[in-house]
Amino acid sequence: MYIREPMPGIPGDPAWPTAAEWLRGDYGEQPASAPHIGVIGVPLSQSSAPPAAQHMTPALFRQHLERFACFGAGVGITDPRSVYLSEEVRASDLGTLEIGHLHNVPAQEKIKTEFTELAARGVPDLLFCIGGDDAVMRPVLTGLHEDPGRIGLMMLDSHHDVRLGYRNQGPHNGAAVRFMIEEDGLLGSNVVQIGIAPFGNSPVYRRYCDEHGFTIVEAGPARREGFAACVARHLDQLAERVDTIIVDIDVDVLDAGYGPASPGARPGQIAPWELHEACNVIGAHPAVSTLIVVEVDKTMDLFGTGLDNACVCFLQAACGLAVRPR
Ligand SMILES: [Mn+2]
Repeated sequence: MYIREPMPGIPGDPAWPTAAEWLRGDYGEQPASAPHIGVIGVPLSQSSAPPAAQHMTPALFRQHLERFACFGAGVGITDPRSVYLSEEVRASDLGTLEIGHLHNVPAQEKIKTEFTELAARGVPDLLFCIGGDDAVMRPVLTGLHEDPGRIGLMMLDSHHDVRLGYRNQGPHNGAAVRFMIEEDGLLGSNVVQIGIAPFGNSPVYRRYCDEHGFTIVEAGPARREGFAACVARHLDQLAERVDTIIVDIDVDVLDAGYGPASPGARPGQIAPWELHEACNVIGAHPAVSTLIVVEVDKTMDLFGTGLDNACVCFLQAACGLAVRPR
């Protein structure tokens, strides 16, 4: 199988700052008053069945940032403008967690501990977590927040992720939300899922979500409203009843034609530009403290578009942060 290596951006041209250079800090110190985005890699793939390679994504994500400028031309939904990221937003690379060969449960315990320590040290205005598979949302959320009962979880995902454990797998990547509700105190009434696939979920699990009071917008209705507008409306509503919002993006919410890098992607979902615009809205929303992007698998990512999409999600969120009301 041919896998294209990431292309270099514009190396050595100081007039063309790349997003990778900006994240590395090559463009010097932004003013302390600039909004701050931090990136942390969470390379978990141990929870996935069948075995997958999402653990390789954080390192590849940084490489793919070489392919993008840190200048957002004409971004934003309601009031588009150009954002000079290297001047307007402070970025720091908080590194990638070392999970090594730990099994799923101890790996998730380690992630939770690391995020608790990060919260104690202080988090940036927006924390961007690059996975990893979608089991990471549980240790990230519960590590950062002692009381999940006061946290809003918005997911852009094809799936509900409330499956039962099977084959003694424990908290796998399709089960994180159920574990948070049943063991950690997350309230179903504070869970919003947008982009749910029409033929990607079981009726048993849908009833579980309905009984626990999830807010669910399937891909079709979200598209017809305008995907980013739908996300904005639900962020506003969720923000009224929680302390802070964590957004989890499972890249399998993309149509399989655009998102072949995610094991769960199917035809009939949303387009990359819809997801990217939603990321701008997410970055601009004052209630969002953390954005998690998961489920990009290099071994399925023939043309690197899955990694590129993760990069654009990050850059759009950073551009949103630049105009976030403070
Ligand atoms: Mn998911």
